[in-house]
Amino acid sequence: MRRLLEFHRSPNSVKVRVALEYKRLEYETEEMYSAEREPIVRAGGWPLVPILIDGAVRMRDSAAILHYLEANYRDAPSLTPESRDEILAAEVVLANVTPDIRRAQWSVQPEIQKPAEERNVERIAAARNALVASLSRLDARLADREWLVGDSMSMYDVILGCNLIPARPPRAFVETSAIYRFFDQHMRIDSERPNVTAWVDRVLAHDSGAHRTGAR
Ligand SMILES: N[C@@H](CCC(=O)N[C@@H](CS)C(=O)NCC(=O)O)C(=O)O
Repeated sequence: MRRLLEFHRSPNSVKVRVALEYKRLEYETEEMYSAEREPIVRAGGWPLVPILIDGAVRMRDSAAILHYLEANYRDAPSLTPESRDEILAAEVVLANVTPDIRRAQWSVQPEIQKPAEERNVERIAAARNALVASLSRLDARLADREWLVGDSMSMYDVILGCNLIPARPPRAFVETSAIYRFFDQHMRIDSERPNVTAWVDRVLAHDSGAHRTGAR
């Protein structure tokens, strides 16, 4: 059986679960421990998850795993846009929006570890406001379409939608993780970007595991 080594609540692991489920490929998950790198390095040759073990093949890096699944399971539902123009358009959206998401996350990262009363609330609010502002073009793009390009979900929806999990964390993640409680409280986006949030939810609906809490 195909095996996904993961941190259940990591957005990169969610990307792979969404892709596997969309393609209706069976798999089992194995939760890894961040304090115990050795088994991760042994399986994937680097200290990060997700890692997909598919027969004799061991793949690491979520985007590479998505490409691997696309290339090797051609009869399964496709996550590749239909035309070169659509691929280019989706790549441009991904390249434009991803740095803004990273910037917002990095900016609040030092605040997450602090006791609530010591947090820099202005800094957190500024990061969230900047993220909301940077999502305005994406929101406009999604006003009259369900997916970034074409008529069905592509790997670009999966990657970008999952990168926005901190702004739209699934309930089960929030209930079991202090980090996601922080994101839920300070970074959650709802009505200000309704088309983006509905689209992230559409992507995450493909992760049956989002309702599970994860092992730790
Ligand atoms: N580019 C890699 C990044 C993988 C990555 O950063 N994984 C994180 C979890 S999302 C990780 O294993 N971090 C180590 C840790 O949190 O201890 C991918 O997309 O899979």
